[in-house]
Amino acid sequence: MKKIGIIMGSDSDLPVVEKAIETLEDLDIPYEVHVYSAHRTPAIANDFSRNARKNGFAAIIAAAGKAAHLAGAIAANTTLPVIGIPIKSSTLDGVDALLSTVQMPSGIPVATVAIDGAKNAALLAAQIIAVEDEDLAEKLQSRREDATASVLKKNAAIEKKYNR
Ligand code: RP5
Repeated sequence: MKKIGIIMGSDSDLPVVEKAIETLEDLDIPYEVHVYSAHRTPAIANDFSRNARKNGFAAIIAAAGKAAHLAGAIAANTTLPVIGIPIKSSTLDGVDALLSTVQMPSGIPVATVAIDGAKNAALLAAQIIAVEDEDLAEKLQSRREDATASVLKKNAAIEKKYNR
């Protein structure tokens, strides 16, 4: 199976990014994690993204806060799918990062999840791999069914308590 690259702009993003790592672990998807910044280590971030396809990656998750140009900078150097996680690390509560990540100019797409939406970033990366991996597609379907069962259980408890 191809790997998922997880890049964060700073180690201060790790508490959020860990949810993506845990999700990939749960699904047995191989990954690499790096701290590469578009502005502090631009050459290294460029090098990683330029070589990501030949190095066996299927998609790249890029997490960054503030004026978060990391996902876009990575996407500029690869035709692999890039998933951006805007991180809430600023006085603007992550809205700055959301807009910097989601508002990519036409031609260089970044699939942007919610502010701090690391779990969805990992699930979207998994769904990209699952296009050609039936076993993984079944695992993802099974997680959806578990989520449905869990909501129905909570609903039953609430209905029992309030509906007479
Ligand atoms: C961004 O600036 C990082 O992604 C992080 O969210 C934010 C703050 O970085 P630190 O000052 O904590 O290293 O580049």
